[in-house]
Amino acid sequence: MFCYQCQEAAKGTGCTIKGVCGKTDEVANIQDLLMYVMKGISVFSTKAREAGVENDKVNNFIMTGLFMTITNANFDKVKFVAAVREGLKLREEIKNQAEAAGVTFENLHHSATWFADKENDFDAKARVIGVLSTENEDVRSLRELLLYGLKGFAAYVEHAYNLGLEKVEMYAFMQKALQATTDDTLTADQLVALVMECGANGVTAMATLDEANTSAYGNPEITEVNIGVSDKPGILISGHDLKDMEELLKQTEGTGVDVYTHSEMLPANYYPAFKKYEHFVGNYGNAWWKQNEEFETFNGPILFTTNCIVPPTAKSTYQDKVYTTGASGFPGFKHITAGENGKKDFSEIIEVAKNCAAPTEIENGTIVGGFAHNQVMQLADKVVDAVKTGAIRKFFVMAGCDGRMKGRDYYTEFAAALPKDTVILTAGCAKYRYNKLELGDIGGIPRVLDAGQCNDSYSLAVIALKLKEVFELNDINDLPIAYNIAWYEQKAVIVLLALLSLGVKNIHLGPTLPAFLSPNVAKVLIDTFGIAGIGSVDEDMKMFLN
Ligand code: FSO
Ligand code: SF4
Repeated sequence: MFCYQCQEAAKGTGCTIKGVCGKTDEVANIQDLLMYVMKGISVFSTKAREAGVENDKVNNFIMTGLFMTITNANFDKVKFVAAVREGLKLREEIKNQAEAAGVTFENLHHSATWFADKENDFDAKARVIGVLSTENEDVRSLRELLLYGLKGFAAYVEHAYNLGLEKVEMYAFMQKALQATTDDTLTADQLVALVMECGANGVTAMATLDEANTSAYGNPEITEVNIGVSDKPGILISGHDLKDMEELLKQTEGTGVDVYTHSEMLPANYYPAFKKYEHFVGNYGNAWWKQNEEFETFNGPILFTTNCIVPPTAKSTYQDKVYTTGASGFPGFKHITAGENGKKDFSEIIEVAKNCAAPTEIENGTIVGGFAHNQVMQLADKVVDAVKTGAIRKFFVMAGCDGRMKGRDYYTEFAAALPKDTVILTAGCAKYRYNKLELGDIGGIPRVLDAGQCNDSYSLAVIALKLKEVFELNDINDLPIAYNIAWYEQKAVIVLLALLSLGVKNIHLGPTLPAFLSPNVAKVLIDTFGIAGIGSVDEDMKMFLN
């Protein structure tokens, strides 16, 4: 195996024996093979599309396939083997459709012609088509940067799709980009242009998901979220999918089983449509990487709707009660798929919950969130006044991911050290590094404004664009906003590319810069966009405030 797609890549270069995330060599390889098969499909589907052929199965397969390979989303080899087989069938189907529409193919890339049916052959092939099979390190870096952005993009597209909102252009871009990574004639400049196009598509995906979420569940509003527990058994729901959240709340109503959010599902508490459920108690625990501990004390079953799964340890006792759905999976966890009517049946989880003890309290009190763009716009006058009078000196966008790396203490220390006339704008699970600190407020405006999930970084961009308009500035970079973003996996990559495509400059990225950026590609990002890493809290604070 060779994988360097996330921030935890071993030794800052890549995982080669086993993933730091827990991904085995076998799973890493079969994920590479699935990527390869999807490239092959895209070779045909992009041409087919030019001839007017749109294949929904292909679109759906590629969206979910990309999502399944995101860091710590799916560890189940069986699912990947099945996906490779299905992909090969679909490749044949779309090829035939394209040819029937008059398209002819010559000099096909090997991903479009390779075929095998036996698992052993899959393993053998996977070993020669991985990331390192692209020899030039800059081309490899750009291709992988594009593919990782694409994975995060696909995740957001899928959440919107689950709520009935889709745009064919977004599928077309996924396939065009996959196909492009098989094209040896593309120059570095052309690959950079595709990376930027990926960022622009990321903005569209996040905007589409925002529209899907808010039209289904209303606009997030200021909310005090309970972080304590009730005396009833509960189900803990993790991940990012709000459609699953809705279904679980509906199906648990009146059963005597309570519902709690975990990690990135916390922002579900901010939506009016979910608040009306009395058995929706609040949020339990912290960011994803603390789950081995916190799932033990939760006592009840857990439902993963997406990443981030941490493999249970030898001492864990909760694994029989963990369920996955959607693109997520783990060997030994039960997986729930939608029935023919499109509905997911969570009754088994509810029955399991009924026989569990209520969660053990690990914290109490409340945290405040719900500052997505609509809510912030309602406070716009107050915010603008605070900036004009100098009550707010600067905003710090500290969105992104949390993770287990020790160096991430930086973000807690940085937040705590920020002067009292600054406000943190956050989204994603990065917030858990400081959302329980007593940072106070500025004239009633809390000093940590949580917009929601990582995809709600879109809200932060909308807010920035609005402020630019109000202050009549020509450049978004003239606003008193600094960007100190934490990343972990590929959704953060699409968020970063989206911000770059909106023209945001001087983003600081930590706790380490991506291993997949070759020195030359890193230089392009540094020279063109002012991307930088992080230093010490003291030095960075001085630099940001000057
Ligand atoms: Fe965190 Fe995990 Fe949402 Fe990521 S839960 S790390 S950026 O998946 O997607 O923010
Ligand atoms: Fe390593 Fe991250 Fe890849 Fe997992 S996803 S194998 S931790 S680089």
